[in-house]
Amino acid sequence: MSDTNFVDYVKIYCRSGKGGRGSTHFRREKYIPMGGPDGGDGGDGGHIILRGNRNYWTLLHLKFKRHLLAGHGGGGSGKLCSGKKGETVIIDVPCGTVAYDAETGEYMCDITEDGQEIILLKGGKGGRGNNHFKTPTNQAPRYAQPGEPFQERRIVLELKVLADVGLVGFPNAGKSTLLSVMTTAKPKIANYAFTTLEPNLGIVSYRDHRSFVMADIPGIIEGASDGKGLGLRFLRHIERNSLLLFLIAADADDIHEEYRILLNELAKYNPELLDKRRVLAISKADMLDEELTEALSADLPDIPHVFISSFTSLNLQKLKDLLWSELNKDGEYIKAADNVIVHRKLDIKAIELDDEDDDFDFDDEEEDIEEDWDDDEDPDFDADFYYREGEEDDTVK
Ligand SMILES: Nc1nc2c(ncn2[C@@H]2O[C@H](COP(=O)(O)OP(=O)(O)OP(=O)(O)O)[C@@H](O)[C@H]2O)c(=O)[nH]1
Ligand SMILES: [Mg+2]
Repeated sequence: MSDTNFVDYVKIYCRSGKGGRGSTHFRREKYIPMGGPDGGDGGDGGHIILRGNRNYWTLLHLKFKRHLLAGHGGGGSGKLCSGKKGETVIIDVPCGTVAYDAETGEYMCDITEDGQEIILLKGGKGGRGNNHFKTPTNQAPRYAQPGEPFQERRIVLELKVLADVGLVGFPNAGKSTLLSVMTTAKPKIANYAFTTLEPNLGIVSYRDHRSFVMADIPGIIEGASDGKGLGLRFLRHIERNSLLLFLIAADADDIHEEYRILLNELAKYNPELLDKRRVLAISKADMLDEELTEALSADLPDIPHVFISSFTSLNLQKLKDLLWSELNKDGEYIKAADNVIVHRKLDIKAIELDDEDDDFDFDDEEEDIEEDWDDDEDPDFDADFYYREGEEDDTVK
């Protein structure tokens, strides 16, 4: 996984900012005796926010920036000055990113829309300054709230590509070729199995400026669920597709058998995949004559089908029409993002993560925080000057 640019798992360390401490301060000015408390509030700590950004399509950018620290809130100070807010960190991720807790594998949240923002970790609220605590009986409170603490968590982000149509087929079935003729994508194509090692996406333009997204994933073979071939590692990229386009080459020995194997492997990965709509395309139909086509079509799996050729463009428009009508079948277009999927708990041990610099050293940071926190101490403060017997505490009667 490390030698490719397609990164669909990444483990990051996130820490929100802690809230700044409220200030304990008293107004001291010439000719204003007993000016009263004027300690300002601490600033709020920054959040860690996950934001969908359609300009990204992998998690590669996070592989090199795995420690995301929001700023701490500044302490409040005298004259009712509030502390400055900690800087919020926004993590841009591609649509289709799912966040899990890295220790337990528990599902946290899911980003499906461009611009969608979810607070992953909340920054601590700033503490209130002593000005808030004055009461008729305690006009000079000598306390203020500390800020709320920060939150930290290790998080695994997983990308499940959002496409409307997912291509499913054996290696060499012509999936990448189809993507290259239907869209402007330029996937690698060659006459051997497993040319495609990572998913490719393309946008298919349809009539009247409409379009849908098609994803080409590596080929699946029998036993993929036991790790054969490229295994099922990429199947999660079709989990969110509204529709699965099965591609079986016209020269396959047994179309029924290939279809059955594919379905079986999908079911082993996640039985819910079988609830998706399916369309069958018999590819490389340029190799068939009319007679053969007729003979084959008499006995095909019972789903909408079409014979196509990426070389001669045979029936490509018909395929688009079929896909479009299936996508809109129940009267309403179902976007990939709207497909409700149940996010299963992530098996952290089963995925390859690159954790080499997990023991990150935060020492320098800590020193900064301490400095921040001490800045409202007032060495000249003479508390006795402000307090009169019996009024020091509300509880004293
Ligand atoms: N005759 C004919 N050959 C085709 C057609 N489409 C693809 N091919 C050939 O089939 C071979 C495999 O094509 P790919 O698009 O790489 O197949 P794939 O399904 O993406 O294969 P993997 O990435 O290995 O899973 C290539 O040699 C293509 O030239 C077609 O419509 N007609
Ligand atoms: Mg391919």
